[in-house]
Amino acid sequence: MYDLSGKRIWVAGHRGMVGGAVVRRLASEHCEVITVGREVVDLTRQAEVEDWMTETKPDAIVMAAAKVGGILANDTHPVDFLAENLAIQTNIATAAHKADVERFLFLGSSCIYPKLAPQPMAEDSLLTGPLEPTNEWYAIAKIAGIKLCQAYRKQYRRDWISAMPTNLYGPGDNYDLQSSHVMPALLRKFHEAKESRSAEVTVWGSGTPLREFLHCDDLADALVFLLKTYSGYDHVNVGSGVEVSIRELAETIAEVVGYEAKLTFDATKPDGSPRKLMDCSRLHAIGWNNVRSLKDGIANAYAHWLERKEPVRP
Ligand code: GFB
Repeated sequence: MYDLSGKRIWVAGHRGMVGGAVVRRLASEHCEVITVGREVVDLTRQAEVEDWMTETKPDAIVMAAAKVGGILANDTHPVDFLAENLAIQTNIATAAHKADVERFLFLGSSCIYPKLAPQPMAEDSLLTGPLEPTNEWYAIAKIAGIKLCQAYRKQYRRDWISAMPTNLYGPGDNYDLQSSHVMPALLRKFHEAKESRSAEVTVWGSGTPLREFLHCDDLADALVFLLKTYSGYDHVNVGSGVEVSIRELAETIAEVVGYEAKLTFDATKPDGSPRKLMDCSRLHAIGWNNVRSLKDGIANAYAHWLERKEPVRP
């Protein structure tokens, strides 16, 4: 057990959806949450990260800082997704080692697994086959992050761990239609169709790919649980077990928004992975299994967006 009481915990990436959820979740622990904005520390600059970390000396880090985006952003900005993520995570890990940080929780993504990995995808599927081409750049950076944590465990006996979340959504998501993931994109498209009484909503790809979705607040709960209880070399999948086709997702979003529209499928946009369902037996065996229903989660995300609790980011 790692007791969080009195610990100083840096949530890197607190302005993002996941970092924001972790900050909210940590508010109910007896710890001090530390955050820092990019106007103070540019995480892509090694010296800035090191200076700040040496001065701040957190006890633990939840590493939610990353360049993230949906299928089109990943596919069209490979340098950004590979180079920025490699830089940010390496700078933070290197500085954390120098500052003697006790616990470091690195976050990856379900896209680290091979495109055609057996489903549901278990942790030992890692590096058993070729990656999905639309996001291999991001995936390679995330795989490097897992390996870096393992390397620090092996060489320096650091108690650092990694968690691999499935596709996420919730308050603080990116609603920009070019760079977002499918959930915020379709919520926005249905909402705007309702407002303009448009008869059609465009869905990218064929609508047949299967995706598993997890609300960011459920992820944050699992992450705090892992930070307190898990110490191991292997990464841990964090999923919901709730899997739907993109067409089914669009239909559920239509119900939540309260607007029926004809779905038009845009075949010029990529489908990406045919299926990405996580095997979460390891997480369940450690003792966490606490996921809300997809419809409740979508309703919560939509309510937050309607309140404009988050801006539409470019
Ligand atoms: O969420 P998404 O962008 O990412 O797309 P991935 C999931 C599926 O939804 C794809 C379809 O088959 C898209 O073609 N889709 C339908 C849409 N309509 C839309 C739309 O309006 N916008 C978007 N964005 N998609 C990402 C990876 O893959 O998932 C990242 O690129 C990361 O590396 C992330 O792993 C979790 O699930 O395909």
